[in-house]
Amino acid sequence: MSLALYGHPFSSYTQKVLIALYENDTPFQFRNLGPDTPEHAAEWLRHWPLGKFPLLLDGERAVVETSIIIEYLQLQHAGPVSLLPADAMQALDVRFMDRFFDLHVMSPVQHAVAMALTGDPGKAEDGRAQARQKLELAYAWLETQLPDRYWACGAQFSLADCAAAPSLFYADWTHPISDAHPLLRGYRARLLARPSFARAVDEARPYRVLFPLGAPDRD
Ligand SMILES: N[C@@H](CCC(=O)N[C@@H](CS)C(=O)NCC(=O)O)C(=O)O
Repeated sequence: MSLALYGHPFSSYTQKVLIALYENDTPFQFRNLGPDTPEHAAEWLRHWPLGKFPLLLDGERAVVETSIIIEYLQLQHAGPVSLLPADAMQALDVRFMDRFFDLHVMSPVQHAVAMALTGDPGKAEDGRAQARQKLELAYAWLETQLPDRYWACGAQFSLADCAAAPSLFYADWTHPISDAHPLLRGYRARLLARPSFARAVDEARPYRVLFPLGAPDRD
């Protein structure tokens, strides 16, 4: 069965799935949800009227929610890189860290971005202030988890790192990770150097102008 991914190169959650696909060199067709291809948006919404992307289509089967998509890929299109440990307790740790990055890092960023997109300066400033407060808590907690860990859950690159890479990428643009969190800064740098994520970042480069909080001139 052929795989198709509906998403946008600049979208953090699309990148999360792209990392998993690139890690295993999984063949798929990318269907960009951009203005030049309205038919992709129509197909995506027909399968998922709730309007969140990305969406993976495997033949007739549509799969949504990035953590589920990545687990689905592991079950149905496994490659040499396993993104979830076989051991159930280790897999639980990976799922927890995946949830942490989505809920406590990416969600505050999405809120700040959504508030900036309202065009109301007061809402934009509130959104960013809330994001700063939540991200600072998340950064401080992550710093306590990272001693002795090369990746989010140890020596193996996993689903949690697929979630961490785009969320820390955009979080640092929203509220920079300070020198008070050297392990987290080092982890973000390792993620940026991972070829699967470096490729996703490069593919998204032309869209940086879309970042409503202003993309910094780095990364
Ligand atoms: N929990 C969802 C989150 C997906 C999500 O928020 N995607 C963003 C793009 S990065 C989106 O659909 N934004 C459009 C909207 O919220 O209207 C997942 O993991 O797939």
